[in-house]
Amino acid sequence: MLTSEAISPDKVQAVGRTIGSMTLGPVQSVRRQEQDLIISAENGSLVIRILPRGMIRFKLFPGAAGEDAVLSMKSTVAVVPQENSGGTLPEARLTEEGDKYTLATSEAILSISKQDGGISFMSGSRQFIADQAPLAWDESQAVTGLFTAGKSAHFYGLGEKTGALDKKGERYEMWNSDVYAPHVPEIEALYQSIPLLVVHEEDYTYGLFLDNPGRTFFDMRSNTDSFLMQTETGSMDYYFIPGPDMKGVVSRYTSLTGRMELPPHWALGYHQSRYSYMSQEEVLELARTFRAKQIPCDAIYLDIHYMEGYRVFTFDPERFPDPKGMIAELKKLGIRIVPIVDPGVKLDMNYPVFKEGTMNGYFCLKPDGQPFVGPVWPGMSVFPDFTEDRASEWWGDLHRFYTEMGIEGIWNDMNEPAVFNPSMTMDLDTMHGNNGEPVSHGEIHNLYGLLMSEATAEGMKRNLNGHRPFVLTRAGYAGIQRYAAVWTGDNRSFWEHMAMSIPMVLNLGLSGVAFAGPDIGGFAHHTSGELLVRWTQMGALFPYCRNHSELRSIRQEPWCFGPEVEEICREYIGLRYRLLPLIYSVFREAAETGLPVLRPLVLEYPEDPNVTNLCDQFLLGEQLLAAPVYRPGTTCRAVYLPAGTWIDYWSGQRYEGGRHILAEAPLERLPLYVKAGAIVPHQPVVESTALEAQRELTIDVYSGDESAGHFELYEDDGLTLDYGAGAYSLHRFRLREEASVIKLRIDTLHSGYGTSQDTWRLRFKHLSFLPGEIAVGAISADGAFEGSNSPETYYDEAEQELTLWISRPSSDMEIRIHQK
Ligand code: MIG
Repeated sequence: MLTSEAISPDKVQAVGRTIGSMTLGPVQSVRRQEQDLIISAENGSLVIRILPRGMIRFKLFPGAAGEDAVLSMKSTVAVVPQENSGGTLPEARLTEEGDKYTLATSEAILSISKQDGGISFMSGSRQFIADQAPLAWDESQAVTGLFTAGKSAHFYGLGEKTGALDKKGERYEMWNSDVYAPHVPEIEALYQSIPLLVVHEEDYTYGLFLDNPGRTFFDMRSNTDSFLMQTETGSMDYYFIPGPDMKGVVSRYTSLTGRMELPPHWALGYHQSRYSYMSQEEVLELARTFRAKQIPCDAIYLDIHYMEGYRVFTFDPERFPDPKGMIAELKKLGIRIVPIVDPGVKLDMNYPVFKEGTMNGYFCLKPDGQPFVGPVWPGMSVFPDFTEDRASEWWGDLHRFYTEMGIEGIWNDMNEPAVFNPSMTMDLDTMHGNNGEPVSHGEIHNLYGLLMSEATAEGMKRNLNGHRPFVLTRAGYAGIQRYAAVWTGDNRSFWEHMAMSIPMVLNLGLSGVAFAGPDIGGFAHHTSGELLVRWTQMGALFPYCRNHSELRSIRQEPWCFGPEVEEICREYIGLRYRLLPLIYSVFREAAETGLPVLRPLVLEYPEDPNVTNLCDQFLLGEQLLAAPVYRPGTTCRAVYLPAGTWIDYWSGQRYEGGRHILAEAPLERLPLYVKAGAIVPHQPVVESTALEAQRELTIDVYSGDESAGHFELYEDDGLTLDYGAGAYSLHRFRLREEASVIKLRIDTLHSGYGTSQDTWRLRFKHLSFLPGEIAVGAISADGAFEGSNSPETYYDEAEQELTLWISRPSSDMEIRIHQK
């Protein structure tokens, strides 16, 4: 532990990095080469590349000047090949005027100084965005980019960071790190490094993505009117991502770095973990307890003790003598197993994985050609070189060991990589083969976890006969969303950590990682019944929902704190299962558009100054607003409702937004609101998604005065990749309200899953008038309403709720409810 001696006068050092003094200097020539503008200056070159969707890439080549300089525009694997992205290249015009060159596209206008290569950014409509000072570097070629920022600028993204939602006044480092020390606001680097900064200026939002997987820095602290982006090694290779709004930035950024594939339903269920469930009997007993207590659960995790001496791809024969039998038994209960797989392979001549990998040269080597060896759980270990396709394929195929037993999900831990040595990772001079273009570990450190997850996801896919794999990872880099869900590592059972997980997961979402969540209940330290309840209430609405705790901590399964805690946990885990049709549809939207599942209010209400740094509320999709209680002994809290009408999910009470309200929140209540106009599908509680076959959908329609709502309901088998070949259904709901009639239009956008034998129960909640005539009709090709049949209906007067039943539509239709 540190004492005050740490700040003794002779120990205090300057913080922050210096800015190099070398710059491009006077521009000597500018030439256009297809999508590139090549600026050649006295001291180096800068290539500006026009990309689809208005994005612009900049790559600096210090020292490389002149016509014959070699300028490689190779990207890291974070960036998906843009040729296949379907986006067309915008027209770009280059003009020269006075001491400037101007490059104009419809999305952005850059003016580049001939004197020093400084750049001024404007929107396509000539609105000022920011000035970038000339890129500056030092002898070691560490490069700094300095951008001006307006007084009211706010900062988001940056992946998995501690602190508040708005990163104004903060400074962060990008260096994948295993941090068991408490995750406090001053920690600058955690497990994930996503160098995307979203800058939200008063009337323009843009993104900067620094594609450098070595150590980099973002500093919004040192200056009040500007911020810095700095590299330590490798190249200054970054992307300007135009908005004009935050949704535009996230959507463009995810078109650049890719989007997640649809996870299987079971990955969206409730998951239970602990370091570790120690034996086959314990796991089975745990599963039976969930079922006996009727608490929904889809997966149980096996932490490191399942292995034989921590050797990956093994089971300990004493603790887990019959994993196949255990998995088959669990399957009957609707529960899947997710084993942990770390990258460290035990140095052991008698261990086939070590032998095979060594013989084929799959492990990372030091410059002297000897393998890098470092201590992790199994003792001295070697590490696969995932930059080599052949090593990744081998690693992926090793997962047949698990898939053959019926395992469909893998948990990747320690993949920063974490090593128990002074540098806490692999030696930086370890060389990666990189398919024939060797790079040092220091240059690509932040890619290791992503490459491991890619190898795992691809290997699982190859071996799952058309089922979707689930991969969970601790470490990652930009683009990790393509391969894995992310959990936020070793938090603690602190109320503060529960609160912190909200902005953390929200910023991960703005950084392209829609599928994320913390250890519910907290990993280290000891949870309490009250904390577990509050965290479970909140976690039930997070994209990823897993309770996990540490070896030495008090047990924290939902029933460990007596019947009241158990009952409330059951209710909220149940709520998650009831809302799965909604959650799944929001996931599908995230997979399609890159927009997050869990959204900060600033994403939906960017003009509202009350939400720019709102850290203790979130939206699930667009329609549900949650305001969890994250302090002990608290039974009410202030909730900010943005513009519009909001309906209390539990009581039906209506509120006009644009103000704060005080919400009652006794222990059993999570304050939850639905936007008027919302369409929210529910299913009955099931104890596992494996039991979903008999599900019946209830679609709740929250009408409200003059509100218009829309929602797209997505359905498929939730298990296989068949949706890619059209085996899915997509229905678009649109709600319109006129003085005395409510119209719900349901368009069938795609009909490749489910049958019209399936019944939907439509519930019009909290109607503002007494319903009279109700017509259900088809919409003809020319858009006319052909109302004919009157459906079976039920009106609950006390609740002012109208229920009617229809068959799942296979063509466009409308429901009209007239006032009596
Ligand atoms: O530091 O595998 O973050 O979830 O339980 C120990 C044991 C290594 C760290 C992970 C944690 C996991 C634990 N691992």
